[in-house]
Amino acid sequence: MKIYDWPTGPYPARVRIALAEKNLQSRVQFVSVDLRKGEHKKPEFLARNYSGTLPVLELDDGTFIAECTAITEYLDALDGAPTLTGRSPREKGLIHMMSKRAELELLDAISVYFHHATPGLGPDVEIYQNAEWGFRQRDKALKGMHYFDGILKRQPFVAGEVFSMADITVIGGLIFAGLVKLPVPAECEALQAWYARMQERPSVRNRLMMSEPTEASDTSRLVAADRGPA
Ligand code: GTS
Repeated sequence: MKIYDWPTGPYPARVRIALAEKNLQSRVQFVSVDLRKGEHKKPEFLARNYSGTLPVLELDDGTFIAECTAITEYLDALDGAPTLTGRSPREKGLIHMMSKRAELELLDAISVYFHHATPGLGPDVEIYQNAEWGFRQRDKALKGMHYFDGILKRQPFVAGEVFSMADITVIGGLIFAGLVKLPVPAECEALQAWYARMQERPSVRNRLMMSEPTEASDTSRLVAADRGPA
């Protein structure tokens, strides 16, 4: 399998974490796509993913699977023993709901803020920006942090009693929050404590070391991790 990604990206991080949780990292080859050069908007890449986003999984038979949720569901089902996307119908439903909510209320909102109210990926890639919309989404993300704080006051993980894809999606949101310097509010103590616990997981801690540089990659991005958009 191949994974097209951008080593420090918050969405690619979601799939890297899922790969490590499932111990599948040795089965994939990483191909780095340079977002700042707009490689993800070129026809060659759009043929792999119509939406022009990373990550994308390419199966050995040439099938492309985009969208972090879909990729995670695929990886989790590979060994017939799902650990990230739920076993029972109830677990599956709750995990999917909370992961979607983490996208809507946190991760995607921060992404819109980044692309619209900051220089984003630079003028060659950000051809339309609407700063007001971006700032609204930043405020939505801050509200989302309070929401997840409330959830984590009541339960150890985002979707209940076990670590799941929903935790990974919130982690992606907080990685992006770090990149755009949007700190978790001090009063969100449960969210902060949960995030500190999450960062102790090897899958989260070692996600940048997962890929060896490929022909198209640049090792300086690995070093710049979490300091700001690479
Ligand atoms: N819904 C998609 C998913 O879940 O996979 C969103 C993916 C996404 O936005 N990926 C970012 C991207 O391609 C990658 S990163 O910002 O996390 O590195 N952004 C580029 C762009 O132009 O939107």
